[in-house]
Amino acid sequence: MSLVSASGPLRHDWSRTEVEALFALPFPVLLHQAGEVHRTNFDPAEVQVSTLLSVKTGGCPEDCAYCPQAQRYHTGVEATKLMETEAVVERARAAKAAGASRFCMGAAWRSPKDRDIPKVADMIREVKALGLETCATLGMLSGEQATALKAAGLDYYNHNLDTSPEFYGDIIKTREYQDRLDTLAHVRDAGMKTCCGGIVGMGESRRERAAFLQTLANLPAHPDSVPINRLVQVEGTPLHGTTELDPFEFVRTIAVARILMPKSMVRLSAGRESMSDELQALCFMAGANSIFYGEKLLTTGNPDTERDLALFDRLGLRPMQVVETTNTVHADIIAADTIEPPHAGDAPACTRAA
Ligand code: SAM
Ligand code: DTB
Ligand code: SF4
Repeated sequence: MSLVSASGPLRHDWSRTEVEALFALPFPVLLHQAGEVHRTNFDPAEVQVSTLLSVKTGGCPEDCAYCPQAQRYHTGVEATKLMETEAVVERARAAKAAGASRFCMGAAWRSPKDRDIPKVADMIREVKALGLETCATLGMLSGEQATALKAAGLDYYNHNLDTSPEFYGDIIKTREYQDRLDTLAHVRDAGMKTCCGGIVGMGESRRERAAFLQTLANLPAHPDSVPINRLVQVEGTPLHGTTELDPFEFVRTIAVARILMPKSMVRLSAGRESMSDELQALCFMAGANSIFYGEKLLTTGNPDTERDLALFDRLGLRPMQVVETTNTVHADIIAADTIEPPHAGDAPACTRAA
């Protein structure tokens, strides 16, 4: 019997063997199956578009071996204070004008201090008032902090598992896997949507990549968004110089994520700047339906908007439209048949229907 059901109920009981068996399928078979799941649950021509802003950069006390913002590594990233709301709103307005529908604010914190919350809540309120979906990634949250952010209008909270439970200790020692699961529970309990994924290409084995996706899919609720980052190797971090992951293995990871979490947005995340257009196209065929859009991620580069718009144009893709509901797992995203495909050079870039 095939492991893949394009329209069956969401599963939370994937076994390691099953997930490894998906990874081991012949590449065209895996892509075909993932494509079927993608087409059953989404319009494959639509891509959700998020823009990131680092609202508090660098100086982080954690030891995440991939991260240019960890204070202990010498990466040339300058530490800054938390941005003023006005400056954040200006960037959010520009992101909206360029075609983003979600704005994600990132802070290089282990966890926010209680005194930071009112200021971040202010940013969230103002960004939300622009008609954007809001997302934040601020590190570990207590239940009370999650509730306060939700009350301010936060739609999504990004907190990644990053990798498998087994490989995790090779990458991060300053906090436990369980701490991450606890934060995700606080986010869900507060009624926010979860954005949770991780990084591949950190030297993990295929078995560990399978375990990472298995853990994500077996969470009490599938994350609404699943960012799959390809490691951006930054000089000064311990992972600089890691052997690059085979690009086809990256595509397989996207395809397996799509099959395990059929109704989630699978985001082709960090690492796109160094990917060819052809590799990105394969990722969209494998079921990726979300990107980070805009010239910068948090501290590293991303493709410029002209390149992305040209790619959308060449592939016949268009940005997803968003409507307000309280449901989770993509129920808020509807078909956007009124949206014109973006053309490189047009402004505003990815015009959303009103
Ligand atoms: N400090 C908060 C935290 O760790 O939860 C929020 C920001 S942190 C930069 C968000 C995520 O960015 C990390 O969990 C990791 O998955 C991703 N990330 C950081 N550096 C990266 C890199 N060099 N390559 C790919 N992804 C990276
Ligand atoms: C996620 O999974 N990827 C984004 C977002 N969530 C916050 C961050 C990528 C960061 C890449 C390295 C940098 O730009 O500092
Ligand atoms: Fe700090 Fe987040 Fe970077 Fe880890 S990933 S060092 S917690 S900013």
